[in-house]
Amino acid sequence: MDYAATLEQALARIANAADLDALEQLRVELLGKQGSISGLMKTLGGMSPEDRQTVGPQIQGLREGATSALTARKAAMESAALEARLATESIDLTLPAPSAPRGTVHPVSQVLDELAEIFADMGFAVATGPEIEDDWHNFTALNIPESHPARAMHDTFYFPDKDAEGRSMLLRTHTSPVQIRTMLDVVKANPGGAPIRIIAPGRVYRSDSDATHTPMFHQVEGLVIDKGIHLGHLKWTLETFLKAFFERDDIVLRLRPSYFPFTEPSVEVDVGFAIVNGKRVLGGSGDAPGHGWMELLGSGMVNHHVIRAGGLDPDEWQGFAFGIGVDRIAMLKYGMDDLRAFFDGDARWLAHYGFSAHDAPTLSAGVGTAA
Ligand code: 2NL
Repeated sequence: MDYAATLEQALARIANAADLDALEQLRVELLGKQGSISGLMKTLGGMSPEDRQTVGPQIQGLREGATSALTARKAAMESAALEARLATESIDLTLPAPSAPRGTVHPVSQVLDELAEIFADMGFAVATGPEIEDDWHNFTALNIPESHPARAMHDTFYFPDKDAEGRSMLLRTHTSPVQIRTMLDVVKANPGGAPIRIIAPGRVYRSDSDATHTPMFHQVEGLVIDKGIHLGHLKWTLETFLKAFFERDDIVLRLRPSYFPFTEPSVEVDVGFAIVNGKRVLGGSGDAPGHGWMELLGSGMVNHHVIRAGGLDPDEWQGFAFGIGVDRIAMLKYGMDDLRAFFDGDARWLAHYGFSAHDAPTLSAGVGTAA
């Protein structure tokens, strides 16, 4: 058989292939599993060693020649096609750019920003601290004794190991340890001590999960330490904050006696609401006809044991503190009704409830629509 002539033939057909499809068809015909050159390769098996030695290199040369011709022709066709496209295609730079997908600000982030801004106007700094805490900062310093139910395993996520000082490690159940750390830091930097005005926003963890509780949620606590601080300062601060946050001048507070280990006296704060079109809208006295009171937050005068744990003398320094659920006030202000959706990471929920990074939130965004 004349392998040189066969190669000549193949090369001619490759050179004449009209397009990429024809070239591919040719490749299959010559070099595919059932291809003619592949067939020739198979005949080597039946030959004597002497024949194989002379014929083998010729078939191999045929195969390599066809392969490299195919590859070269394919590259030439492709670059010709690209050249042709570049020659005819143009981009209209006057058209508007296609819009890139844009994320939104999560309502919790939005509310945290609002809180920082409102309290900054009242002279509060934002303090942060670790989410992994030890039981001294999370409980003991806050006048929560060993036996307190808040320490029970079903509420708190504990780590299996203790820290270097032998303290139990846990996920903080409130942001109060941040205030303890801040007090200790202030006293360390300035043995004279306070004053302190901070809010401590952030994630907190409790082993609790149902329609209204998630194992992780957000809290903001506030702490003021100074001389001559009393309940009047607490009430004014909360009233000023709530009016600014809910963007209503007619917010009315009701303070009820309560109990927290870290405050004495402790007060639960309710806000008055009206029922408008079947929905609760904050504002007005809860005692008015058709109105009611809604429990919103807990607060009180800082317990003297806590002042002392913070390194300060309670005979010299007094303070008030409060704690609020950030997710809850976000729901109240912007009208979401399922807490779990906050942390599902569903982009459709975020597209609906999220904020543009450039938006100034307004009342019309749905204040006070949630129950
Ligand atoms: C609630 C109640 C509260 C505090 C938190 C606090 C922190 C320090 C000292 C004293 Cl360092 N108190 N925090 C006080 C009263 C209530 O939270 O129901 N939060 C959702």
